Amino acid sequence: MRILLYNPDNGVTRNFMPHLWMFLLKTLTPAGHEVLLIDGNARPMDEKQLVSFIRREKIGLVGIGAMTRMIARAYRMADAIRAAGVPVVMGGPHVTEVPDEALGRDGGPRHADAVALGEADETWPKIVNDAARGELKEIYAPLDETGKERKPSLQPYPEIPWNTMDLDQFDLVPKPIRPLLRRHGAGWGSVHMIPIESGRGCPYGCEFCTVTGFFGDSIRFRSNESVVNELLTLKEHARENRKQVMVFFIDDNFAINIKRTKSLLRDIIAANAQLPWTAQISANLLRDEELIDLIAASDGKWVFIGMESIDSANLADVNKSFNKPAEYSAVLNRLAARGIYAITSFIIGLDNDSVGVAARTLREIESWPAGLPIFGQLTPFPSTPLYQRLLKADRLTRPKHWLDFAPFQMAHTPLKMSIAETHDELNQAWEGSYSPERNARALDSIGDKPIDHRIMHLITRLIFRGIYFPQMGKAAWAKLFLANRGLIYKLARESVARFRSSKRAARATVLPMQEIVGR
Ligand code: B12
Ligand code: SF4
Repeated sequence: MRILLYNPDNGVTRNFMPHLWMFLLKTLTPAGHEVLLIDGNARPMDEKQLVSFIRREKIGLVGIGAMTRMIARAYRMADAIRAAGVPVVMGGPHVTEVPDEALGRDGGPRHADAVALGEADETWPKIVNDAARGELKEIYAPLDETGKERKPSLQPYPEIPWNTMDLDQFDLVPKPIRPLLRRHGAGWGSVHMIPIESGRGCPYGCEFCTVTGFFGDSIRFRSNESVVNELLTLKEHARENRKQVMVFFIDDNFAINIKRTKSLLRDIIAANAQLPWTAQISANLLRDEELIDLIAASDGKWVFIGMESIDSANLADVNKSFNKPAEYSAVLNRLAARGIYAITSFIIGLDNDSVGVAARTLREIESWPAGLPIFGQLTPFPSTPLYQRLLKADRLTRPKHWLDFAPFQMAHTPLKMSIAETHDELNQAWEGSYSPERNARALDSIGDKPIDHRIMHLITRLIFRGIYFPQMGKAAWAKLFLANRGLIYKLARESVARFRSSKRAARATVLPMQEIVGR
């Protein structure tokens, strides 16, 4: 059977990284079947194009995975595929939270022949075998012999053969400039961000988060050896193909068990398996100086921190009091001292937020080392405690907001601001964080760092916003470069000057050497 795994695009932004589930399920597919992958974020297709691809490639089963924000698109695609006579199985967080919706058991239309609930590592091979026999069931749940939910232990963990996967559609370097960079840069003609998980689960249970419900509060880790081997495979792949590979440890809280994280990082260093990496770590776990030293030594570059708010009352409301706003600055300085920067994530529209929250947050951010702030609105995802609380209080203005997805649009009214005011605060937060003036101030604040460090920071600042806002068209890129031209010119001039003076210095050392050798 030929199988297509498909991740729909969210229609708004570009993902900077492939989705791990597709590569994992491809690796776990029983022998004898062929699996093709399409990530709509990298290779956008409408219903007609996708169906004609499926016909052309003689696909016999389509697996679709989607977060809540992409589910409406996922359903539209699934409808078109099923109308063409090809069975569809859906999985991922959204269908796990509301499986009746995909199966048409809630009074709405049916979109999927089958749904895979929860972690599908162990059910996927069964789904494939059933589909090949034409005996697909409606629901696949990972249960043990007693009918209790069984979570994969992650030991052993499948070896994802990244070196043989076709990663072309996920190249971060735009096609037209690849040949130029290939000629001149040390492997910068092709850049990939690869997702790796070292563990699953988070026990913290923040009110808005689906993770504790989905992956459970018992944390499971892969063995250090298995993670190190995956890194070594990727490193070898990067070297052989002269490309840059970066890694995103997608664990929800990479340092949830500090002792284990330290031992993993030590093993990575000992095996010389370092690749530049990013991970999500909550602020309370970044107090440990030794951990930060190991992050730096293992080539950790960016840490994603869910700060959510600078207001402790807001944090208490969403069960996140383990975050202490008073220590944010110290945490970020500790990281910056080792050349590690933070992606600081905030939620706007929490119940204690009032007009001016963006300005207050931006003032605080400006007092911290330069980083990449991101902002989202508080979103009640189905089956989270937040959703239940707002539903009970009759505060949901769009109870099925995912069927009518609109980016950055609230689905409930906060207590101290209107919805329109919340949207306005969100815009101010983004505009204020990535305006050309703010970019210049951020670059000034790291003026003492080496030039390549600052260029990288500027590039990251310019492209990062594109994960959340449309920035794919040529016009959007041109506007961005034009708005930041002063800064780009300044750094380019400095780097050319440095290049020339280093060449002069090299010549100056070669000449006396020749004299010595000649004598
Ligand atoms: C990495 C990540 C991202 C990456 C992008 C995704 C990528 N390219 O990988 C980034 C950082 C950009 C990101 C952004 C966002 N993310 Co995110 N992200 C994650 C994270 C941490 C890991 C995803 C992952 O790979 N997990 C590991 C794999 C193995 O698990 P999995 O995807 O669930 O797949 C398993 C099963 O679900 C199932 N499965 C999945 N799909 C399918 C399909 C089929 C056919 C089958 C059979 C089975 C199946 O099998 C897999 C193996 O068991 C998850 C949390 C988490 N731990 O999963 C959040 C998560 C997916 N993100 C979430 C959210 C909300 C967002 C944002 C909307 C946040 C925001 N407010 O901006 C944005 C959206 C950005 C965008 N452009 O769309 C939520 C989604 C909740 C929901 N119900 O939709 C999650 C669950 C985290 C949370 N706090 O609740 N995210
Ligand atoms: S710490 Fe992060 S992953 Fe864990 S429950 Fe809170 S938001 Fe979710």
